[in-house]
Amino acid sequence: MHETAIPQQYCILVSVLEKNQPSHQAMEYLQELAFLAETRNLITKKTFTQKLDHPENRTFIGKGKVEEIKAYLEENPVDFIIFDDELSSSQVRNLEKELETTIMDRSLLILDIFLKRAQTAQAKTQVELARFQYMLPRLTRMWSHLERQRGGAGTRSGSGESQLESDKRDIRAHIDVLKERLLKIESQGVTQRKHRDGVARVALVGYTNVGKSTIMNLLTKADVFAENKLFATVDSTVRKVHMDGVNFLLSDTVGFIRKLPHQLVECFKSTLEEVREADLLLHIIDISHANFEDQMSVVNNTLIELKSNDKPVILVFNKIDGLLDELGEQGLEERVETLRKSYLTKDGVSAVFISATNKTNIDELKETLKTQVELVSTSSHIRR
Ligand SMILES: Nc1nc2c(ncn2[C@@H]2O[C@H](COP(=O)(O)OP(=O)(O)OP(=O)(O)O)[C@@H](O)[C@H]2O)c(=O)[nH]1
Ligand SMILES: [Mg+2]
Repeated sequence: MHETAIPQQYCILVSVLEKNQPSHQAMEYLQELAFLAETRNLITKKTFTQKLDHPENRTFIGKGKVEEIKAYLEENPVDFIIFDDELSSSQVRNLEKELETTIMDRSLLILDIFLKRAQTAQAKTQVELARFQYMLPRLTRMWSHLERQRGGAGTRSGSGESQLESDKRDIRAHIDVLKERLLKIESQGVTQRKHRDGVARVALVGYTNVGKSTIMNLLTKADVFAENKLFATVDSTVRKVHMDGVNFLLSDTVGFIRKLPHQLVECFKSTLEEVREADLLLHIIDISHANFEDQMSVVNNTLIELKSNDKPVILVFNKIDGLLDELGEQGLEERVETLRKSYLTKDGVSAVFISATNKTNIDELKETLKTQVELVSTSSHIRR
């Protein structure tokens, strides 16, 4: 058979660190950025970091670092330079001019991944809207890219300026169309949701790649796409669950991540409506991840943003098999006990420790879920 050859693309990563940021945390953050790049099929060739109190106005990183990267690129050209932070349009312009390589920031990378992953009309429209809103103030960059494709040399004045203005007008008009389309889709969603009154609603929430979809599949026998890439799920899926006489709706939705572009959070509010309207949250945590507590606070902060931080929560510490490999059986037990104590003390929150892939402690998860669903079902706000 004839194989279609997709040319492999390469990138380097650039990250600015706070002066007193612990180095292991910085490493984790860079690994996450490399994972994001990998999810977009980019191979990371090298990472550059710089400790700075404040990013430089002109090029975000310091002059010396720009020179260092430039020297590296002369010997090792790549397709993209990816920054871990959101850059202004002038920073992108200045950097591209000096480094002669396409610059991408973390937000654009995440938006690109979402764009590829979105399946439903709603998610597609939401991502497109977020992308255009991100692009509008940065249009000079897109223009310069277009110019380069046409064989020109970056942004030009004269005809270029007026072209830019008309491009901006087009994009604004497009944003309006997308907003309208989204309103229409959302109003259909509201009608669908209204029909679910009387049944408790449970939402899976958590950082990306922690195992939400795997757990959804385990509890509902649904066939939700799960894989070891970031943002495997970008849409919401809702399934009915019957568990020994207890009925509820379970939803799986997009995972959270640190520095999620704010345009995305805004546009995804309707997809995340499942979370906002839930009676109970299952907060899934990848306990085998070195930064899991950091990830928990990203999730908790996103829940605050969604005004959903006061809902009853079950903490589901997943992937204990990873810890078993690392600590052995006794070590795992001790760790679980310590965590159980520290998390159970907080407002009587339930915590379960499971492995979704090895199906360890799933009965305990189901029992806890049943008890909590019965609890929220008897509370007054679920209309029968
Ligand atoms: N070792 C181990 N891996 C797991 C476990 N549960 C899920 N995984 C793996 O973790 C990866 C991510 O799982 P998903 O279910 O896609 O995670 P998700 O939270 O839905 O991820 P997004 O949709 O990308 O936010 C997959 O490769 C799963 O096979 C577990 O208990 N142990
Ligand atoms: Mg998923």
